[in-house]
Amino acid sequence: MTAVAERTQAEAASFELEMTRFIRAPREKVFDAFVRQDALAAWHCPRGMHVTDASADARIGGRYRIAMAARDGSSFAAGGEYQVLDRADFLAYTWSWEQGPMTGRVTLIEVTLTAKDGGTALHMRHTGFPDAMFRDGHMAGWHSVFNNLVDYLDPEGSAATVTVIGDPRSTYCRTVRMALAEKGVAYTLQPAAPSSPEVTEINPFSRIPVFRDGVIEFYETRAILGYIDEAFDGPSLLPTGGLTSRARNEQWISVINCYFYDAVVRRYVVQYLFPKGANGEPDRAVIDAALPEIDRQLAVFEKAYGGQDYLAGSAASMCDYLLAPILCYLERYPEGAALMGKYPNIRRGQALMRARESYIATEAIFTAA
Ligand SMILES: N[C@@H](CCC(=O)N[C@@H](CS)C(=O)NCC(=O)O)C(=O)O
Repeated sequence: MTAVAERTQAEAASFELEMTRFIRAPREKVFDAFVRQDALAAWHCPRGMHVTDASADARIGGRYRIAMAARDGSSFAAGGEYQVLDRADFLAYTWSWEQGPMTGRVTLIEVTLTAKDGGTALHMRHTGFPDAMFRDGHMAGWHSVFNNLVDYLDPEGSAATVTVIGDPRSTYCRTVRMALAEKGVAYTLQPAAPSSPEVTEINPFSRIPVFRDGVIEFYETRAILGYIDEAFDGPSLLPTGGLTSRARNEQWISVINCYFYDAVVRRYVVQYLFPKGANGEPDRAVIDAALPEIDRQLAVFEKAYGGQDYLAGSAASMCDYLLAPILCYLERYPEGAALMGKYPNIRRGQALMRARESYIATEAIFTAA
């Protein structure tokens, strides 16, 4: 064998991944989650998928199998053989996919559990990948699967993995929080200002919110909403009316991001929240300059609603969750309230949003600032 061939073989053997995850549960419970079929059925798939069938014969040489399905109907299954079962310190089992490019390849998973800080440090080693691409793909998958494991075992459920980082007064943060509330997802709110180290560490553009699901991080509200929608059960955040409604939703999201937020929040509301005029008063000239543009844009939304209750389709969707917190601010200040008075369709839409549990649940902190 040439030196290059020898090196290539050695490297191939080294395509493995290791990760450590802290779980607030005793080691026995974590161990059992890997060997009981009811437990496997509850957690063992990435976010956005479901386990459709799980079996586990937890004896040395016994087999397990996990079948998973995505919302689009695609399905995958993996299985293998338990090789070491040392409750609650260590287990090892083989892992093979039944579909896809790694079909038939036997890889090995070793899980070491160590008591730590009243919970368990789970260390996983997964060896036998043919190349770095497969290893990295599995790494991302395992992060997502272990988010489900934490949801399953941690007393706080998904609030142990899902974190919204930002200022609760921010309209964009409220949109994300409304989306999580609509989906019924428990989360942790970590207060942080734009440009603070917690924010810039994740978002190089310094804006809030930023979002974390375990080690999976996102910024930009539309991306966060898309993740939440696909990762979690609960009502869809997208309109149900087919392609036209979905595209309409994207249109309004873009309009709000590019024009409406700027006109209402940046050019008007901040004058009241952070007055920069003489004697600490809002700057009249800035407000007066913003009002005609806000009015012009409100007229666009008024026409868009027409006789409909929501902006895209027959139920609330992402664009409504973006718009409602901005209108909430607009109607708090005198000129904004007067402008809203001109537009009955917008008021009707906003009244419906105001009545939603997700709006009410995110309001207390929002208005207390
Ligand atoms: N495009 C971003 C916009 C987020 C945004 O502008 N957030 C505001 C708070 S509501 C912010 O961080 N402002 C601070 C700044 O502009 O420096 C998104 O969709 O998430």
